[in-house]
Amino acid sequence: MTEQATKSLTMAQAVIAFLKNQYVERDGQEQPFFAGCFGIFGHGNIAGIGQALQQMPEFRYYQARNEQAMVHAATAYAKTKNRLQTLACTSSVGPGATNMVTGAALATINRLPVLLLPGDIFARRNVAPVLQQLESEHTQDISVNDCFKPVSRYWDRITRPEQLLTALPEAMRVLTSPAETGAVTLALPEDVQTEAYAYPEAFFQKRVWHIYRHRPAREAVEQAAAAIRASKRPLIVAGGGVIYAEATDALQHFVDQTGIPVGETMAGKGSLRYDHPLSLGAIGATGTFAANRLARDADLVIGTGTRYSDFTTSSKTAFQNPAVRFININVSAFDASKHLALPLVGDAKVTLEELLDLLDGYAVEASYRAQAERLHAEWDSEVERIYNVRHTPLPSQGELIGAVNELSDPSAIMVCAAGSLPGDLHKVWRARHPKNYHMEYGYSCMGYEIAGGLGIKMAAPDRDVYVMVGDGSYLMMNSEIVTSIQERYKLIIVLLDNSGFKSIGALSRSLGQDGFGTRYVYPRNGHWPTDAAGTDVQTLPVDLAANARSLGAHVIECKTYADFVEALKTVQTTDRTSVIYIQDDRYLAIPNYEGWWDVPVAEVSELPSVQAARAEWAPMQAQERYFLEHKIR
Ligand SMILES: Cc1ncc(C[n+]2csc(CCOP(=O)(O)OP(=O)(O)O)c2C)c(N)n1
Ligand SMILES: [Mg+2]
Repeated sequence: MTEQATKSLTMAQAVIAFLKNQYVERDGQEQPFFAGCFGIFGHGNIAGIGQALQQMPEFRYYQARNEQAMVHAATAYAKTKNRLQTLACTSSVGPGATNMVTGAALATINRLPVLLLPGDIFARRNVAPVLQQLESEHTQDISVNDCFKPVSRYWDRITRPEQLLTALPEAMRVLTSPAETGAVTLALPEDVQTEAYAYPEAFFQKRVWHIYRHRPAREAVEQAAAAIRASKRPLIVAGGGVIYAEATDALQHFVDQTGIPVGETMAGKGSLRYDHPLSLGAIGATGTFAANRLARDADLVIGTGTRYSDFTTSSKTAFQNPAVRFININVSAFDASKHLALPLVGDAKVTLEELLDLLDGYAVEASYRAQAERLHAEWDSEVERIYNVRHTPLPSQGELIGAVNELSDPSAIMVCAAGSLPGDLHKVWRARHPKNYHMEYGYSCMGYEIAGGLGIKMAAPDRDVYVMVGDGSYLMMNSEIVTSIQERYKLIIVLLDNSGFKSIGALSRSLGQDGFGTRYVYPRNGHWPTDAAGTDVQTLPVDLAANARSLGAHVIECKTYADFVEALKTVQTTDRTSVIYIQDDRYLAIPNYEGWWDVPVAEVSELPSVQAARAEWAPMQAQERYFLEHKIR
């Protein structure tokens, strides 16, 4: 037996030496899977991963301000790269680690790969409790890092250096699997990070992970084709999977040949260009009337790369045809089986192509196609109307979105995540290419916007990145403005200030609660002014423009729509991250277009407004459906 060559490395050095040699390949294109490592150092990682990163500068280190933000940036990077590349994130032990839990949940929910390396308490235990250690009377085998378990697709704690030999390949399997991907967490005890071990050199050889385009069962494709041929009112629901699989051309061929119209989810917007005559735009709670009307009567829904969130299904009220059936194309059997669909478990691109081959000569009836095209055109006029509202004294959010859409380069990427912007953008943003609309709406996490924008710009440095952010989200996390300046990644941040939560304010009023707790104003005699207080409130002495300037951004303050248009032109030539600040109207909203979202209303209340809201809610809730008997056999 020949002796294996080994190399003495610390556990942390072995992690980095391994990560820098991992590659992925899809469709013959190969690239390194990791673009580097974000990190914030403390006693939990400085002598381990920190030392390793210093020793291996070819694996680029990026300093961040906030651990949650760095996970968002890495996740946004992965989304921009269609999951073919991401970054690792190293944190200290304790609060640095738990700051990443929100980021982990976001990545996992959105099915986006990110590798988290939180420091952990000493494996040898003799010095416990160490700074920031959570102790338990019942076991010594617990730390705050156990919080990552439910939000990670793979979780492990490396208590001996040689455990890396089995843990890291598992981490890579999950990260590179389109069906299983999400956050992967390897908790690294701070002492073990620094311990040396003779690792086999073979472990550090270049390794290529092949991302195959899996094909669904042939019988299922045949059944799906037969069901499509038998349908009268089929509808495609396009989700993020279409974009990640780079199946947008395949989708367009499918639509052109069959005449089946398309509604898009939050993650799927951009699957089909907004001006394709069979594009119905957004579907569901924040959908267009075009998509929602066709959804209501559809007899066959072809869900492609969607997980059917409540926003997509209007909380299960969107599909009201009693005979509606589902065909789901998805890499994940879990998502493919939703609504008791005929599951086509496979890659969206090859599945759409295989299905289309069996639909030769088939197209929807001319009257249905004409109805879809008419709705598309009517919707386009509605967007035009909203882009041209000129509201005073404060502009409307819709016209500001219109200005950004029309004045940004068509290749630009717009990013958003929470507040009233996502619903408005889902409806009226005109997506001109599959990456034009980057919406984080799996977790809809306030604070993702600027951090996410940084990750996008790192992934696509040649494109302009427009961060659309409300004052609430901005206040929650604006720290990565500093990182964007430090790393010279220019972001264009559009900061819309409506003095609080426009979104939750409107939701509150719809629940009969009059905006309680959603305005940024001083409490009066210990009470919260609601919307009924009107302008009779004392506003806070907050200057968000000055705040952005203090972080190093170039800031342009606007008052009117005309100022805003000028600012959008000016930021084309600024040399660093720029913030366009404008106040907009809290109350003027883009309407709801026959969508619904179930937010339960208090069943008993002393407030008549709440009782009235409950009475309105009940009949809508009654329309929610289970899809139990519609399996295609
Ligand atoms: C981290 C986090 N906390 C709370 C919420 C619930 N939430 C959704 S939107 C919103 C208000 C957002 O305010 P702002 O960014 O100003 O946007 P606006 O609603 O005014 O458009 C809140 C609190 C959330 N989505 N994320
Ligand atoms: Mg706001």
